Amino acid sequence: MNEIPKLRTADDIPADQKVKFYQKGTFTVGNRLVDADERNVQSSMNRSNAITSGHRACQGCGEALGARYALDTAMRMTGGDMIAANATGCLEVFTTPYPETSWQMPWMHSLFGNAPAVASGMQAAMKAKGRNTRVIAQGGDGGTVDIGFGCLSGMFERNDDVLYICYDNEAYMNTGVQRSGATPGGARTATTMPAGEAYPGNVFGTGKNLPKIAMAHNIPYVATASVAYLQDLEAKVEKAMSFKGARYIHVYVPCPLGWGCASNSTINLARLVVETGMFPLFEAEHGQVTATRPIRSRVPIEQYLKPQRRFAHLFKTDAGAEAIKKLQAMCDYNIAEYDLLRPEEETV
Ligand SMILES: Cc1ncc(C[n+]2csc(CCOP(=O)(O)OP(=O)(O)O)c2C)c(N)n1
Ligand code: SF4
Repeated sequence: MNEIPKLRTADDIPADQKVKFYQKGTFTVGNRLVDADERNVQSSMNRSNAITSGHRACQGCGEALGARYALDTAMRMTGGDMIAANATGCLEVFTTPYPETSWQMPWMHSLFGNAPAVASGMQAAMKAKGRNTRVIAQGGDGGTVDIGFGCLSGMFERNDDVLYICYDNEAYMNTGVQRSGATPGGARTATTMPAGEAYPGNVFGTGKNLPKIAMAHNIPYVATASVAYLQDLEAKVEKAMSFKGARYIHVYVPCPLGWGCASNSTINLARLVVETGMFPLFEAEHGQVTATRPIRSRVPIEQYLKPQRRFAHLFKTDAGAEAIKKLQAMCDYNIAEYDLLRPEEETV
């Protein structure tokens, strides 16, 4: 019988060969190369697996990745004593083609617009039964910032003991890439088709900043996260699960199909959106920002826009060039507002 080769560990790496941060995210490659205290949940042989393989997400789907990391962390925090409500959308559709399911935890499909209300009801039921089962609700940006917005605000305002996670791919992907309240200015969607100089994609000045709206409810915990920084996402879910009351995490999840980008560009785009300042990563408790993630190496917005076909028209007209300037101004605004350029602080 062939001898099983020994796995490389951190001690086997030559001193001059630095392990890069993007190598730490997977069990298959990176985690065994870093020290035990730097590894994430996915590297544990004993990890839970909230969403198992065989689901039907597109290759490179950021939503599948984000949901798996978020819910695996929540499962670890609760010892599996949890239940999730899931709004209609890609995550619901690709994980549960009847009669199959990828979920390895109690999970319930709600309507498109009422996941927060269903989750509040679950939590009330658990309380009535004297159980400590924790409740999570999740949905896409359409389900969250548009149709589910009223239910979500009610859940916040009552301070129901629910963690709501929004997976933001910036449009209604499940039904064919229609615009949502979270679609960025200038983006092409099925309902914001660009038309030359007259109309360079989605209009500016609309859209909703739901993390800020959540903060305005003074709920115990609000955070933003991106699938480029999976350990950060895990840490934020862990922190959220340590609070009681209403909590909200807004996760940025690239969608190769809806954005017209390569399926292997998901992590790169999820990193660039942060490094441009377009999507600031922060945490807030009771309405006050408590932590932000500084930008490691600032990049101009064009670098983020170019790999995505939904922005290709912006590079062809004067109106498009104006739109790019506006997007850059939004990044500059965020960088100043959250004080994101702090070169003295090292990030990984
Ligand atoms: C009341 C109602 N209107 C419309 C739909 C059709 N519908 C199902 S999912 C969806 C879009 C979901 O978009 P989003 O919440 O952004 O999630 P994604 O698919 O992008 O993950 C729509 C419009 C529905 N199910 N119910
Ligand atoms: S359309 Fe987008 S969000 Fe939906 S499964 Fe495909 S990549 Fe994921």
